[in-house]
Amino acid sequence: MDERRKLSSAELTEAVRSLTGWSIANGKLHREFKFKDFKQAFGFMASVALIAESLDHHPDWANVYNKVIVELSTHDLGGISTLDVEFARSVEKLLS
Ligand code: H2B
Repeated sequence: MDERRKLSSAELTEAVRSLTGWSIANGKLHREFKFKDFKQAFGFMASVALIAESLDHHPDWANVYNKVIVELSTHDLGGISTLDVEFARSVEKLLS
């Protein structure tokens, strides 16, 4: 997927349906991940950071001990794009 365009609401609905655990919150693709402890959570973040660099696409995220909150949107386009879905799929793959 190399085009980067905003998703229509129908496409968004379909994308959320096809992903595991993701929802739309405040106009962003949202998911919370919970790990055993901080070390696991931070290791996950380090792996996701590499995905972010390889896609040149960066999450808005937060970490609270064993929890990582990820919010994806495409700042340049002002909404959720094809690239956010690709990013979410890469994160799913990482966890599988
Ligand atoms: N990340 C996200 N989430 N949205 C963007 O629009 C974006 C990005 N743009 N990472 C990229 C970097 C852009 O600023 C650089 C210059 O390619």
